[in-house]
Amino acid sequence: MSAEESLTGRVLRAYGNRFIVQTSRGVFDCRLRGKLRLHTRAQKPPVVVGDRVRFVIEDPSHGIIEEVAARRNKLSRPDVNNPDLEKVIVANVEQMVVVAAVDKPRLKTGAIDRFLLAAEKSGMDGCVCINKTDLDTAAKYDRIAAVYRAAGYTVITCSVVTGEGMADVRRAVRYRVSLFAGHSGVGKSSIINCLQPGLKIRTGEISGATGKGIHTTTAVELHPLDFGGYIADSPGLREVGLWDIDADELAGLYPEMAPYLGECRFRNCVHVGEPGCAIKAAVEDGRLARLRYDGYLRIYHSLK
Ligand SMILES: Nc1nc2c(ncn2[C@@H]2O[C@H](COP(=O)(O)OP(=O)(O)O)[C@@H](O)[C@H]2O)c(=O)[nH]1
Ligand SMILES: [Mg+2]
Ligand SMILES: [Zn+2]
Repeated sequence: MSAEESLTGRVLRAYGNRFIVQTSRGVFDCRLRGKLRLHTRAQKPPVVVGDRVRFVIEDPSHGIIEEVAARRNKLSRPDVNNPDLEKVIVANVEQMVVVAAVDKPRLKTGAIDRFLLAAEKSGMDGCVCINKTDLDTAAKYDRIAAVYRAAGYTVITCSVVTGEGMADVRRAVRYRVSLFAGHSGVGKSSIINCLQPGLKIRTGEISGATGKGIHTTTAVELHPLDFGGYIADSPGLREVGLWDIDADELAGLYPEMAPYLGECRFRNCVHVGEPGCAIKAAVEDGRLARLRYDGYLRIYHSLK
């Protein structure tokens, strides 16, 4: 092994200033070259989970990161200490799998929409996964599944308890880098454990008075899948959503509205009730789902 031999790999985990990097020659525990830390101080942190990096091998299990490849996309949230500052959570994710539960917690389409908007804004594909189908009859969630299918998203209905639909989840994540997002308790970690037995990710964390403060880790971690691909579980994505989305760009983040943009009477129509609005007309005659449009109106006004 020469002194300056280097390898490339993908960051699976980050803790403090150390990064666990997966390579074709196994997993390395890496730190950052001082130069890199200095150079990228403006970008906090300079390396995140999902980054592809090149590092110099120190010994068979350690390395020093010298270079970070350009990110194809990133998911961010405001920095806790300085809300105007962007904090990157994870990079190079191809698709966001938005998990919701039929019940426990109650199915809320507003939450699904917010995560999908974050996915669209970040340039990730969106997939909707409705879990816990064992808790209700299909009539309840099929209508919602149909709405998101019509919007152009892959929709999976599944149950970790009965195993229904798990093959569909597996098919959707195979060979891809996916981020599981959704409110606490919907079953994200349970689904990932089911896909990749042996991971043993902690489950059962329900937010609320009793659960609070017990689970302190909010870090995103990338799990390699034996059958191909990676999944990132995300315990703390509450703040992601809409913080960097402007009201004026909102409609452009609904894929099913795309064909109507530019068809409204007024060039600057924001589709909240102006005369001659093509989107409103499409909702009225059933070409666009009212459920999504009502959600659009609520989110639009929340951003104003
Ligand atoms: N009935 C039912 N319960 C589930 C299902 N999937 C997960 N759960 C339960 O829901 C709770 C929250 O699951 P967890 O995976 O921790 O959710 P997360 O917070 O989204 O990661 C746990 O008690 C799980 O056992 C399911 O398909 N059906
Ligand atoms: Mg979890
Ligand atoms: Zn309009």
